[in-house]
Amino acid sequence: MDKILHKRITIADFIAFDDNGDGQIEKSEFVLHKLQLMGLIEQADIDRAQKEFALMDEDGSGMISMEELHEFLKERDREKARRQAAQLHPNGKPKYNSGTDKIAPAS
Ligand SMILES: [Ca+2]
Repeated sequence: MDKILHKRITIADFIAFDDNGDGQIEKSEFVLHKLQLMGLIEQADIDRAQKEFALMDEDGSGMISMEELHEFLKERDREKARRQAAQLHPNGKPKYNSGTDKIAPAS
């Protein structure tokens, strides 16, 4: 692992590291590929993280703003509430009609 960490970058590495193909290697691209070469992360891990990022990067700017994070968290809470409601009321209707159903008195 130490060998990989200290191995100098080659032209072939450069091409492989330049994920977005802009002819430059960003710090994040460099670090990601080094970690991958060291066997510390797999492509599937990167794909998962990128998917998560894309969900939050609403405007596709390549950056997540605090506003986007707030929106993402709000949407996640709404989705959670919808899932919980669907579990409680699978047919879209409340199981009990609170207006007519009575709570049985304790005996
Ligand atoms: Ca953004």
